[in-house]
Amino acid sequence: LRRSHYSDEINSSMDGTSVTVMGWVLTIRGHGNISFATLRDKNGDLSIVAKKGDCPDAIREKISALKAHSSIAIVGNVKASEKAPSGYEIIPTELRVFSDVEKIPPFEPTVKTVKNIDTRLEVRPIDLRRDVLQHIFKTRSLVLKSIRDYFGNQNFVEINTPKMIATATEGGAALFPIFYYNKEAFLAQSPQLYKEQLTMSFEKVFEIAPIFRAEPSRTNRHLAEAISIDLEEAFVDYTDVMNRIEEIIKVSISAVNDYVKDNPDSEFPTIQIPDIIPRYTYDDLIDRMQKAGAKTEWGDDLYPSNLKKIGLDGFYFITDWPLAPKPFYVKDSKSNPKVSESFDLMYGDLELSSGSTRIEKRDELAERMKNKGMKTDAFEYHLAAFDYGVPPHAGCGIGLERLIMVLTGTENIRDTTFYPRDVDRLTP
Ligand code: ATP
Ligand code: AMO
Repeated sequence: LRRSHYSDEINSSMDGTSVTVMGWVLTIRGHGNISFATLRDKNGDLSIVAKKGDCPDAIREKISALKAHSSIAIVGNVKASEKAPSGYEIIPTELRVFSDVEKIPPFEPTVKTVKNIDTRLEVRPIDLRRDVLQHIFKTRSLVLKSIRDYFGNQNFVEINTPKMIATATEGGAALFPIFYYNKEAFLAQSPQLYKEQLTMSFEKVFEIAPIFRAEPSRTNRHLAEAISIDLEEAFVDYTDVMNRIEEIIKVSISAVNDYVKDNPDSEFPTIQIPDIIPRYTYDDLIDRMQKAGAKTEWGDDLYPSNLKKIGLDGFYFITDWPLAPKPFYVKDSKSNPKVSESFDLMYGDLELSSGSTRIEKRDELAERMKNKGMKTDAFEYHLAAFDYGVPPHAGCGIGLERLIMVLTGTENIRDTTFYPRDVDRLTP
């Protein structure tokens, strides 16, 4: 049995044509002598109508016994019908059930919300059949494509760097230790050092890959395994990277807008494409927070509660952060050694990206490591590259799941990743 058509390849002008369609049962209803099934394939829905007299009794009985989610094939004839929402229905002549449903799923595929997210995550592939999540993940795929296209058009080389590594790069974030033969190793928190090195070889590189962070807390914005969109570029500084991010945000929003045009039922928030993304210095925001009555001083992190006090919304950059808490590879500002050439991209109080100009001189890098109490021996594999003249460079990492949260108005980061990993969850 071979599929002859996807749902969107059939229309009412094909009245009388025999088709073979495949998919899974979305809904099933029966009234005595007539059964209605909705068959869903990846492109849409088909109405199957099995009426006594129109289709063999044996088939009609089998159809009336179908359960939602079963995967089936139907051979049938297209019948133009004004009653059907699509203008036609399929009158079955043959039915094949590939695999029947053994268990009643804990929720209907058509429900909009399910109270407990764990109920959903336990049966994730079934959960992902629901419209809400279909919209999110199809959009995610289009956004990724638009970003890859952007990098391609700008002549960036796509790289893949090791995920089993010897040393930490992001001071604050906790590592997952692993056994690597007889040595201790870690899952990579970031492609940071490798992407920097590769600017020596390719100048402009990007990577879209998992990063691993042993986040101890349960929040709606942290995962233990997330996808980071990393870029790194030679002979530029952090302001050029912010310009790139502006472009990336623009192509992402326009990918979402295209999706929404074709899928108005997605109910995504309307996000205007910004002309420019405003840039505020850290100093300026601390000042405003203090004026708004926040108890905070220079050097503190900018906490969400304080950001709320000064009412910034939409996309904006926070630039020129204090140097001290920044990772060792971040360059200090020419005008003030206590400040760094760095930025965060924010959406409201959610951090979407951080980036910076990097140190390109071996001595400076080693010095910064020592000041942070790090063992430079362990990083010799990285420092060695700097003996050969690393170009000045800058870059950033953008959290894909957080970006998709913003673009689709999703509250919980677990619903912008297929199989979330967090403190409590390692399966499915
Ligand atoms: P880094 O990139 O430095 O590792 P991060 O990306 O984890 O940090 P954010 O997620 O932006 O940082 O968090 C910044 C601050 O917001 C932290 O102090 C964090 O504890 C707090 N925070 C995290 N999640 C939430 C939440 N759901 N609601 C309110 N505050 C939160
Ligand atoms: P940072 O640690 O800020 O920077 O991470 C970059 C971006 O990755 C996302 N992110 C996360 N998303 C979900 N769950 C997590 N646990 C998580 N951790 C991070 C955020 C964050 O803004 N090497 C630097 C980047 C650079 O300078 O190029 C870095 O890793 O959206």
